[in-house]
This record gives sequence, C-alpha cells and structure tokens, in this order.
Amino acid sequence: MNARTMPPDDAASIDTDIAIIGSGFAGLGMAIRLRQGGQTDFMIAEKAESVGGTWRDNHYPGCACDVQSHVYSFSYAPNPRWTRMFARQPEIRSYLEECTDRFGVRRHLRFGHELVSAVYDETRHRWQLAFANGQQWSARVLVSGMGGLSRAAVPNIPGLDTFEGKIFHSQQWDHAYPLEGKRVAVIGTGASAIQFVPQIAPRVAQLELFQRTPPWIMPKADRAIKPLEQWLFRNLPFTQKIMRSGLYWMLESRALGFAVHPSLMKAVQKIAERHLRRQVPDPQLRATLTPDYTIGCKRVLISNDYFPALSRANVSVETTGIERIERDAVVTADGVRHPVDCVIFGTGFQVADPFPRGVVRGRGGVDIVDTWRDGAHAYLGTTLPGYPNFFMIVGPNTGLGHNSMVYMIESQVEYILRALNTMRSERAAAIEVRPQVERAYNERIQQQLGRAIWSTGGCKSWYLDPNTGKNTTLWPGFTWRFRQATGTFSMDDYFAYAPTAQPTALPVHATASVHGSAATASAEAT
Ligand code: N01
Repeated sequence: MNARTMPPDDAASIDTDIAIIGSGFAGLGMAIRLRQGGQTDFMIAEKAESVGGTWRDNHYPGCACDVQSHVYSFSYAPNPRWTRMFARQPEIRSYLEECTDRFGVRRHLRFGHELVSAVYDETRHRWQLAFANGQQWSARVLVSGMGGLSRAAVPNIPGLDTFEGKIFHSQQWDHAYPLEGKRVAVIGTGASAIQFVPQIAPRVAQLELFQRTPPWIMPKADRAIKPLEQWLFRNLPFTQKIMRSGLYWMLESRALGFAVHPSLMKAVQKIAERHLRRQVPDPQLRATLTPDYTIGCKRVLISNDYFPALSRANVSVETTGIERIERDAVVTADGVRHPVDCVIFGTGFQVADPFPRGVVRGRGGVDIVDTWRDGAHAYLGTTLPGYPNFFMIVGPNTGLGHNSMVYMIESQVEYILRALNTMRSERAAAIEVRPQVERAYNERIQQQLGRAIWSTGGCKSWYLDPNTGKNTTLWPGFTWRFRQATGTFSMDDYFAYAPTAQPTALPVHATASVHGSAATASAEAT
C-alpha cells in the first residue's frame, strides 16, 4: 500500500507496512526520516488531536526546555527563529507542527487513535493493533514513539478523593481555574514544579510547597536571541551549526562528571551552593533547600527564579511528610492541618511502567510488563527478545541527564532505518534480537551505571526502578558512544524469520564491533 491507496479514516481495518505510535519528537523523527528515504507506506497513530507529544501535553505556566534549543531540535531542521536560548513550550510545539508540514508527514497521521493493544501474530509476522476508537491496524513493523514521560504519576495519598477543592497534575494544567487569591498546595519539587512555582507564586494568596527532597539547582544561562543572531542563522546557516556543535560539546563534557569521574561533581556542586547562597539570604530557608546528596544523583535543575519565588512572603516550604488529605486541607505527619483551595501535583511520571499491562504482547502473547518484571531492558534501548519487528524510541536506558534527547532519538531512528534496510535486502519477514546479545549488552550497561553518580550519589530518584533499584532509564555516559553503538546494524545480533515463521540463521556478516554488543552469531534458541 502506498500513500495514494491509503484507506479513508473510517475504514475498520487498515494494513500498513510500518505503524508508528506517538507524534512527539520520536514518532515524528521516525516518520520524517522514512519520508526522506522515499517510504510512504507507514502511518502514525496519535491519541490526541495534534502532534507534539510531551510538548503538547505539558503546557503549565513557565513550561520550557532545560536544554538549549539549538541542540534540542532535529539536526536536519535547524530553526533560525528560536527566540530564546531555552525555548518555551509554545515555541517548541510550533516547531514540531512546522516540521510535520515541512516534511510531508501530516497525511500519515491519524489523530484520536489511542493504542489499547498491540499483539504480535507469529503466523503472519504482523502486529495487530487495536485502538480505543475501534480502529484496527495490521502492520509488519511497530515503532513505539510513546516516550517514558507521558503518563502522569499522582501519589495515592489517603483522603485524596475527599478533597472538595481543585486538584490537577502539572501535565493536565487547568488554565481556566483562576489561581488568583487562592491558597495553593504544590506537591513535588522536580523539573516541572520549579518552572511553574515562580509563575504562580505572585498570583496566589498563599503557596505551600511540599518538598520531599530538595533538588540541586544551577543558574540558567537563558537570554533572548538577538535579531542579528537570527539573521545570521537564517542567512549563514553554518553559524547556527557552529553554535549547535559548541553547545553539544559543552553539554557532553558534563558526562565526565556524571558517569566517568563522579568526584568531579564536587566542583559543580560548589556552583550550585553559591547559587543557593546568593539567591536565598535566610539561613533557615537555605538549610531547608540544601540537598544532602551529591549533585547529579537526581536530575540537575536550572533556574534563576525558583529560589527568589520561595523567599516571597506568601510562599512557605513544608518538609514534613504528607499524611492525608481532608475535605479542605493537607494534613502533615505532625498533625498540622494546612487549609488549601487547590492542590497541584508536580509529582512526575510513571516511568517504571511505560506500557500499561495488556498493551504490548509479543511472541506467545507474552505481555511486555511480564518481560520487564525485574525492570525494563532492551538492546540499544530499541529491540527486545520475544518482540520481533518491534522498535522502541526512547526505550530503556536511553534517557539523559546531561544532553539533548533529540540526539538520542535521531541515533535510534537511524538504527531502525538500517534494520529495515537490512531486512529488505535479506528478505527477512521479521527480525528479533538474540537474547544473549541483549543480555550481555545490558550487563555491560548496568556495570557502567553502577559506577555513575546516579548510583553512588546517595539519593533515590525516578531513574531507578522502584522494585529492583536498577537504573533502567539512563544511558551511562557520552551520547556519541550511543551514536557509535547504533551506527551499525549487525544481523549477527538478530534472528531472522523467513516468511515461513521459523527463525533461520541468515548468513553471518562481518561482525561490526558495536559498542556494548556481544555480537555473537551462535545459533541459540529463544
Ligand atoms: O517530575 P520529577 P517532574 N509525596 O519526578 C515529588 C522531564 N522534564 O515532572 O524527589 C511528596 O522530577 C518528588 O520528590 P522526591 C525531566 O526529565 C523536563 O518535575 O522523589 N512528593 C519530586 O520532587 C524531568 O526529570 C523538562 O523525593 C512526591 C517531584 O514530586 C521529568 O520530566 C521540564 C511524591 C517529582 O519530580 C519529570 O519532572 C519538566 C509524594 N508521594 C520536566 N511523589 C524540560 O525542561 C513524588 N514527589 C526538558
């Protein structure tokens, strides 16, 4: 099927070669590169009514990227019109809308398609997809661009359902609710909260910030991009390339402290301590806001207006744990009632379970939730034994604490394109990563992570699986190494299925020395 023959939206069942789920940076990035390669037989299922992923869903006041925009954009689509070094959410969302049109992927999009199940049919080598709207698709290849930070996490606090005021999560911000004059409780002090607290503090009557763990915060080198710079970027594009490259290497150098020599983080911590001292004159508040773990263990945040907001007369920071919520108050473990009109959760996302049970089922109907019982894992964050022709973008251990996720996404997209090309040239109906290749890769990753600041810094974070304590989210180190590792696709790492449904050993190719790959060609059974 090609674009000309694509069936209308109301068709009950659709056959497509490649189904992409999600239209954030990952899904769009995959679609754009397919189009650029001349592929037209693919469709993108998007649960919402527009593209943008996290940059559509998160629109809380102050929402902005904490990575410089020149790096946080597609390498092939620099945007000379960025207005700030760290673009704000509406600008990033517009950028993604523009890319959708510019690269001709809009006609491949199907909005209002929330995936409810993807089941691998071993006899036909196809993924059978069902959507909440009743649509069904059949696809040879399934690419997940669903991201790990899309399902809001709201803690199960006793009495939450008895609260009679207004409640919402930062990801579902209710702009229609007037915060003016209200007593507001904010729960959580992560990347989202530190962006919206300074925005709402001047508007509310009183803001109580419930802090469980203080974050380390560095100064944010943000500024408007001057018209002359924009002119240069537009008319002499190499200038923006130089800027991008400089920023990339500046950010990349931070991996040295995070993953290679965690002791270097002490020097970084000094900068954060100075930032705190300069911005918070009150020693008691300063003590409350000083973390007791090494910087970098949790995501390092950047802000110039968070600390000043906390010094306002109408803002207080509460560190006693929350015991319950009553009709009109938050009650802390010391028995104190904190009467509020509104509770805003800045409590992050359900990172450990990116796919709910029942949504992705591979060979033998095995649910990915069961495969990941002891924590998520994948080969190069992309492929998983038991799940043929299933590719994840932003899968396990591809997250970053120091550089742009778009770089990781592009690395994975290119790897998937290589896999698809190899399948075509080998005439394989399906491919599946060999279990021992994936296992050896993950052992290596976990070893490296064990030495990194995220494991040794003395904190608990969402980077670690809550059940096993394993870091299943972050890539351990330099992003160029990930680019290198994904830069070759070796069939030696995979089983190939002939159209008969039996795995066959395809000819063994010269084994590329892929970083982290055991790259063995022994014909082990699954
Ligand atoms: O969520 P978080 P977030 N009782 O998980 C607290 C990305 N992002 O939405 O630290 C009380 O970081 C929790 O406390 P603790 C980015 O990758 C990017 O802020 O666990 N408190 C913490 O303070 C980021 O890392 C941008 O002790 C509870 C907070 O809630 C990720 O999204 C901007 C609690 C959660 O912080 C998530 O950020 C924004 C409970 N029961 C976000 N449960 C960019 O600019 C949780 N907390 C790119």
